[in-house]
Amino acid sequence: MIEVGATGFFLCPRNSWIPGTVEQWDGKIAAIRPVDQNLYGRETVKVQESSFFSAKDEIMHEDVDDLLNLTVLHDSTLINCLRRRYLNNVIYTNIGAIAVALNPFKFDIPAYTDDKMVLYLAEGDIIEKNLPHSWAVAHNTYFELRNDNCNQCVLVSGESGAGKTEASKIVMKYLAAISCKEGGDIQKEAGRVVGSKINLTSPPLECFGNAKTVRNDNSSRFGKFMRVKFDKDGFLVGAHIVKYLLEKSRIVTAAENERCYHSLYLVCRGNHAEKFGTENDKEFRILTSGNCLHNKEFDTTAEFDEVCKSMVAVGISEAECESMWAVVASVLHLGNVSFVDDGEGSLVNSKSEFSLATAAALLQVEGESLRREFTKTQLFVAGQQIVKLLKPTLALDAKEALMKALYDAQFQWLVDKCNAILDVDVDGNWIGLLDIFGFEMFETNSFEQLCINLANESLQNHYNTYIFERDLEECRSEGIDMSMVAFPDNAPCIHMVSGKGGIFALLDEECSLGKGTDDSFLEKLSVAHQGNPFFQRKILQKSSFTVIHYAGDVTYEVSGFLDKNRDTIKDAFKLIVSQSTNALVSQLLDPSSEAKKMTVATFFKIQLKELMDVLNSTNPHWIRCIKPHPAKKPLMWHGPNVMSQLSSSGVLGTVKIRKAGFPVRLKVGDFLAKFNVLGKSVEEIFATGSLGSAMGQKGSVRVFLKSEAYNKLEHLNKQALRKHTQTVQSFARGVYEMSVIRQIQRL
Ligand code: AOV
Ligand code: MG
Repeated sequence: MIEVGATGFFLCPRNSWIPGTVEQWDGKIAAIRPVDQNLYGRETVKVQESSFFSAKDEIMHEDVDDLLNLTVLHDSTLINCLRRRYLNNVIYTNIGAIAVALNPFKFDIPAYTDDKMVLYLAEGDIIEKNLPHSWAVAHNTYFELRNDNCNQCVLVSGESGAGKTEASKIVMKYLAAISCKEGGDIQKEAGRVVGSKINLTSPPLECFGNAKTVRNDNSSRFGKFMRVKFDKDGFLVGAHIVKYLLEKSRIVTAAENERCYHSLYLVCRGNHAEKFGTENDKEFRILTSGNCLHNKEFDTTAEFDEVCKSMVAVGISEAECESMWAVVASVLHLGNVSFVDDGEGSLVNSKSEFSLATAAALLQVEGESLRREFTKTQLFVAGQQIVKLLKPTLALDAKEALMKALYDAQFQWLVDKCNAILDVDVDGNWIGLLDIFGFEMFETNSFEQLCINLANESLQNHYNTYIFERDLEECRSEGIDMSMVAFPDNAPCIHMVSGKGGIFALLDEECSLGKGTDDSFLEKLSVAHQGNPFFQRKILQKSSFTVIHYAGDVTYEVSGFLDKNRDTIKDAFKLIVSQSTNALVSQLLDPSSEAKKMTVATFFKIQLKELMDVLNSTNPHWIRCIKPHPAKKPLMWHGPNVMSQLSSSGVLGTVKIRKAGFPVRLKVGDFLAKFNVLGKSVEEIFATGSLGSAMGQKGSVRVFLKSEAYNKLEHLNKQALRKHTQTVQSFARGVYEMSVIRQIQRL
């Protein structure tokens, strides 16, 4: 109920929900003045009734470490609490079992500096007194691993630049510290060495697998699942990394204002640059493609040295290190090779001869063989072998396929090498740390986004199931009937993408047909999924389709889907590279895998299934990272942005799950104290408010209520109190009048 003078939150498109006071109300539209005029201005804002959520002062100033303890759960109370905390430098807040981490974009908040870790390390098996923190998540995860003797996982999610990679590193550092807190000196030292090696894998993995994007100067372009292994006594003994889907297009080009992988720039800054012919970064086409040669991160000789030092400290030999940089340099030089059409086919452009020769020398392969395979193809016509010159565009495709295959294989080699050094087979348990690419919704989305979003759908499904089950359990344990409550389910969407007859299956089918094209794939897709509530293709969508994902509708352009899914390179290149005289290079592309290769979609689906099976076999813990503002600067807040992340990361989903059930939960005693004017028992109060079991129920410890029921009781309570006050006042007035009359009578 809106009335002039009422306080609450109003939904303003520019700032999302913010606190305000009603100044005018005409029965339809309210004029509301923001409370915090420094931030939101002095002007009143006109809103409809549905955009105002009435709340008293105590609700507007409520500060809790766990958002589920907010007295009233609503988008407005949630975002208000997070905003107030963030602007006070409190970046971590729990929401039930989940830790929400707001990216501070600064490393000097006193409560979170590394020296404070000891406060958490000193805690018992469950963190009780400390503030929410990724350390607390790591702490509880570690002790659950030890006490329950079962594998755990920490799932870190959030959009690009939200802080997932940093949070994973914070967790990893803590796990290394806590696991060698106790024990003999030898064990402690062994654990410390393993911990330091695991931490040292980050610089090389980031150097080869991260790049500057418009969202994040150090954006991970691959997904990572690391099992951190402990022995029976809880000592850290090793780790194993699985990588998912390195973004290949970034090896050959970058979008405007973005860069290719950091390593490609660092090879121009390092001490090998002269030897590799890479001193002048401006000369390389792929480096200049995004018009963004320089970056805050991974851009100096010092960085190059740091990465090399880390690689050697992890256990990669100096020779291997040098070979890796040589491969990176060869990719740069290959990027400069172009082709010309002389009327009959393509030739290597004379300006590019030098680049081709340098690349071949760096790879220690025959330049002439590379040239032949770039420009020619062999056909068998009527049993006869014919050599045909390729058109420049096809030659370019062949060359880029080789660059991508080399770089991708080298990245996999690096991951395998880290595993060979760090992995151990030991009797004990592990903690899985997942740092995956967040949900992506760009202006133009392609096959990569579909894979990334499928991964996020699967994680969301895992999360929904778990949180929903946990909530159901909590209600059941207090004897609450939840049979009427409906919960969100995204399983049909996952099935539509990766199930039988789904998008991936149709894509694979089209790829296997010699004549399949992106367009024919789209037509088949439209026929197969028309009418599916998770699929859309409007008449105007000529070359795209839309998937209704849990976090929003994403439109995918089909152009390139088939090629990206096939992801093939000529077998001849595999053979040439395998004959390299460089030990590392010769291992990169396996010519024996000439037999039918799995499509990218199938491989990713299998990897994802394995990941989900692994996650389902562990006890999960969540860190949801949120980027408070796109400017990548501290203490800035963009309400609508935060709101959309809360929604796509599933935090609002958690609240929805709560709201689908009973979001307001008060201890029986607190409930009676609050509403005692309406009755003496819970049943009496429910009867006064005419609340049936769908609106509220009494559990053994707490009273469970729908928000509407809570608001109704509050309203009735207010009315009853008003009446009560009036009665008391008139009674008092009556008593006073009587005493005056008596006094007069006495006179
Ligand atoms: P992401 O992993 O979530 O993005 P990062 O972990 O790379 O995001 O964080 C982006 C940047 O935000 C970092 O480089 C830091 O400058 C800053 N940052 C993040 N977390 C913290 C923190 N806890 N304290 C201080 N600064 C932080 V991506 O990989 O693009 O999805 O794909
Ligand atoms: Mg990252």
